[in-house]
Amino acid sequence: MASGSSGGSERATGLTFTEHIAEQQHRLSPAARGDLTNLLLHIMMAAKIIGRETRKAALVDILGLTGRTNVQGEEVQKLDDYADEIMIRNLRYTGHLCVMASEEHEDVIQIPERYAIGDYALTFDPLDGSSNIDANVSIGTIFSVQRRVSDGPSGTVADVLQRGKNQVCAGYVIYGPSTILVYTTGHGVHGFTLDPSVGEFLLSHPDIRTPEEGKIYSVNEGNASRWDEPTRRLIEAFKSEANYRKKPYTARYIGSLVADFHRNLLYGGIFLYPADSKSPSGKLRLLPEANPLAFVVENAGGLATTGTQRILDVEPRRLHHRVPLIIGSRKDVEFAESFYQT
Ligand code: FDP
Repeated sequence: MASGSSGGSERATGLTFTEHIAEQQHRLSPAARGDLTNLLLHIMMAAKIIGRETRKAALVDILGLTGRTNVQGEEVQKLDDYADEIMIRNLRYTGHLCVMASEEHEDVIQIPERYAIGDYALTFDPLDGSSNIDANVSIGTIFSVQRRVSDGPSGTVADVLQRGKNQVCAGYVIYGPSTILVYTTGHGVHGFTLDPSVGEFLLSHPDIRTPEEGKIYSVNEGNASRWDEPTRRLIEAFKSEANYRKKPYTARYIGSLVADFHRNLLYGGIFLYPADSKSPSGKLRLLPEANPLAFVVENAGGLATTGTQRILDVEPRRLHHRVPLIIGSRKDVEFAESFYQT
């Protein structure tokens, strides 16, 4: 790790994810019943299973397309389906959720009547970056937890259609050279690496602070002809000396949001998926993608904006609401925002 503040000697403390969240609960909310803690353990379990399947996917011939499209009009990979199913099956019976929403489903997912209803709503992208699966590039699961706001016997869409600033917990799991889980409940951002020999996530990145400024810009420049003028000028500024650092940035773009985000979180930098003439509202989804990563980055000292509005303040209008996303180191994001103010 180059420059994030949780490197070197602080790494590999040996504390397991289970111990860590139990200790956090004891320290921060001693009177809590442990529902959120328990929910996180179930998410961790689902992530372990998804991680295992992504690793053996090529071997068991489950790579490739299902041949149909999802509600976003994109091709669905078999592994997307599998990850979606694992998340639902491992979380619906916990008694902690009132409703779920997945990037792969048009409507919310109700908790079956035979299971208890809980105080939280979960939104997730089961397998982000899935167009990279066949090339063995890092992909991930992103999740966001909101407190229930609806009354009645079951949860409703209102429970997930909340502003990002109301999130009680958010994070992601990357399935890469190692499997890494990063989460925040608003009290620091913590990263854990799966030790496959014991099957436990061990605290490897305690209290991640993202550098105030970075050297990296991450954007799909193949879309440049569709960008508006502020975006074109901004990216030119990153590529030249016409930025506040007076030095050109380095380009890094994997095309797997979770992996691009995680790298920039640790090294410092900025990720952009701006609106363009093909996607006038941006491509990325507010609820399962932008909000959880914005909650993580803000808790690590960074920022996330649409260009003109803080991501966590955007009022979701529908489940698959899309937004332009500019996210990363504080000074880089502030510099980017200045291009959209006029
Ligand atoms: P993917 O379509 O492969 O699932 O939100 C989806 C996403 O990937 C992000 O992970 C990624 O950052 C982005 O789309 C890549 O989009 P482009 O291919 O248009 O750059």
